[in-house]
Amino acid sequence: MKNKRFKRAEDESLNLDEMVSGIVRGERKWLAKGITIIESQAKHHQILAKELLKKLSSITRKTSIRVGITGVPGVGKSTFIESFGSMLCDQGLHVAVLAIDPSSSLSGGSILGDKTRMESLARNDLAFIRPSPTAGTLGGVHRKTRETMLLCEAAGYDIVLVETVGVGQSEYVVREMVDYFMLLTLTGAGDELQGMKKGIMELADGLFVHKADGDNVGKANKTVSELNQLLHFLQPSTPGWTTKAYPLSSTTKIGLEEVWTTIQAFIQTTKESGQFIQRRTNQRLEWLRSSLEEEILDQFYQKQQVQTLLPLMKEQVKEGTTNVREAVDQLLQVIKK
Ligand SMILES: Nc1nc2c(ncn2[C@@H]2O[C@H](COP(=O)(O)OP(=O)(O)O)[C@@H](O)[C@H]2O)c(=O)[nH]1
Ligand SMILES: [Mg+2]
Repeated sequence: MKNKRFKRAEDESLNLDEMVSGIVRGERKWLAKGITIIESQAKHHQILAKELLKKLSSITRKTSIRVGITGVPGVGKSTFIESFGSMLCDQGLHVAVLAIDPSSSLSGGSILGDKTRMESLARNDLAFIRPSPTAGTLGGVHRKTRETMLLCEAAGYDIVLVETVGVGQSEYVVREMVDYFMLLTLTGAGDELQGMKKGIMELADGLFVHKADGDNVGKANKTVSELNQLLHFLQPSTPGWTTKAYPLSSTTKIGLEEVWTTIQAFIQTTKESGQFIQRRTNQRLEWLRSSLEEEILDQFYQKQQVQTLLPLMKEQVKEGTTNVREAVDQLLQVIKK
């Protein structure tokens, strides 16, 4: 097939096949360019992104391990990723770090400051760090992160770490795209633990009481056993796997090695039970559903007739001269035609 040339003048020097082979060779420069195209809102980039993904999906690659990390701001997610990622790189593993930060759509990329928290990992040849996409809705960020993950896997990364801030819907979004989902939390009195959102605890495959160092060790261990008691009453996130709590410090590295052994045990257990494949299949189907919905809505709202009719209908519904059902019918006439 003939190479599809980039349309814009500044992109003239690039072509898709060059990019595909660059990514497959694991060159970070090409990986970064590919992700930029996936994140771009420009129409000609979106067309290119689809072709890029199509080409890459036909290339067989090993299965990476996808790990999601959540917790409130300040709990130490970025510091953990720096220590944990560096430890994995020391073992010769390739580590990709992605971020979903719902607040960054507003602030323009708060995770950027985190890159300084991951200074040594950022310099490591075996690591790749990508700040969160800043433009678009959470749904759009979701799609971009998923596609970015595929690119990282094509580039040969063994482990993809996805960091998300524990606000809004982002935990659910990340749970939907990873194999192992971990919640970082801090020490606290029993009361505070009860207040911890049960829903979030039920999403996690592991709870890690972070900053278990210095004067905090005793309190952290107490919190760990309180959490373990609480977990008895909750539904595990992954059938056949018992979610447990562990103490962890990213500064003293206590418990860091255990995070990795736990994740490996999780992967082995779920692969043996078939849960691993089943979850990934379900995730792909869910992705199909959400992508389809997103695309349909997009196409609908982009229609010229919808754009002229919608404000009119809004006005009439506001004034009560048209009821909602009538307005919906009239708008849907546009696509029925
Ligand atoms: N004592 C201690 N402090 C930590 C640890 N991990 C992170 N911190 C500190 O917690 C603060 C927030 O860390 P950061 O990684 O930015 O948190 P994030 O917002 O969850 O990404 C920083 O001041 C870190 O130095 C840890 O294991 N022990
Ligand atoms: Mg952070």
